[in-house]
Amino acid sequence: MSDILVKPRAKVKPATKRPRLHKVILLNDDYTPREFVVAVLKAEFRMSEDQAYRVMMTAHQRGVCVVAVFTRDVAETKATRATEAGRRQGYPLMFTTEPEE
Ligand code: TYC
Repeated sequence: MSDILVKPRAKVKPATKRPRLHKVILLNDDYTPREFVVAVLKAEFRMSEDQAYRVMMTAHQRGVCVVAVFTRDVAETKATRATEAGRRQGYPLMFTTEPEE
């Protein structure tokens, strides 16, 4: 018998990392009607009237409000769709995204 020692190659599968989540951020502006912002938040982010109103008022008073967090693709798609909903009505309503720390 040939005693060949084969050095075992360590193959440790790295733990799968969870993808970084991205925030969808609502920006205030001076022109979009409050009720329209609430309607977009309800339609695109499935918020209740109360939740949508609170998010809208936070952006109105502080300038920005985090709407929700999603994986990058979902965050970008929702931000784009919500921004376009405003554009179609001639409003400067704006949603952006940014990665969570
Ligand atoms: N500031 C707007 C107004 O007074 C309402 C508004 C709120 C617009 C939040 C955008 O993200 C926003 N009509």
